[in-house]
Amino acid sequence: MFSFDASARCAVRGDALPPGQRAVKGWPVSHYGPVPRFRSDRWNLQVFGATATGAKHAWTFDEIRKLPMTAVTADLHCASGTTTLGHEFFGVPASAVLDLAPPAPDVTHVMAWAEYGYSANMRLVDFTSEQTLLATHHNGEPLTVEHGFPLRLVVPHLYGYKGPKWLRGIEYMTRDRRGFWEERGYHNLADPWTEQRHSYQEDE
Ligand SMILES: Nc1nc2c(c(=O)[nH]1)N[C@H]1C(S)=C(S)[C@@H](COP(=O)(O)O)O[C@H]1N2
Ligand SMILES: [Mo]
Repeated sequence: MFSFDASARCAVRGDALPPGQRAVKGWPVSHYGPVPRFRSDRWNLQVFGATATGAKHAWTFDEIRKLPMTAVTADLHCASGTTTLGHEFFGVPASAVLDLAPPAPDVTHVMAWAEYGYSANMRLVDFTSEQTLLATHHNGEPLTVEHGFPLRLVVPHLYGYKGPKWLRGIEYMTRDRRGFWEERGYHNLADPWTEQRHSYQEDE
């Protein structure tokens, strides 16, 4: 048996399409449920669960905006088969969250939480990948509300459902637990290069 590092492979391939994907123009909007309204006085990003100190961390959007930011170029692959190429996202690297709010040593997974209870689980290594970003901007403009304003997780090396729009929380976990689509038949890992779309494939 051997395995690839999906993110490294993606970077090497440039704008190549993962198997079974077709490129579409523009940037279609797709999500489950309504688009939440942003209320700056009520909004925060919380980091909770198995933190190193046991304490919960919370930042307002003004505090988030003052954190060091970086740009990431990414393709977005929806598990239903469409890909949009060449997005430039700008925001806080997920690894910075780990520095600001360290996890306990036995943390192996994170759950990313969005408004209305949408969630996506991933391995800690996926969250700390160099490409994973808490994005505030897209192609030089603030994210539109349909695409996740004010904050959206982007995990370029996994299918789109691993990237919650309207991100509100990061939960550190000491064991894996399935998120919203992962509980509804989608693959727990979601590597587009090996077409990990459906949960029934996990038994293969
Ligand atoms: N909060 C939330 N985030 C979400 C979703 C959702 O239903 N709710 N859908 C995901 C899926 S399946 C995809 S493919 C992308 C789509 O992002 P886009 O609308 O910006 O193209 O958002 C992801 N993030
Ligand atoms: Mo999707």
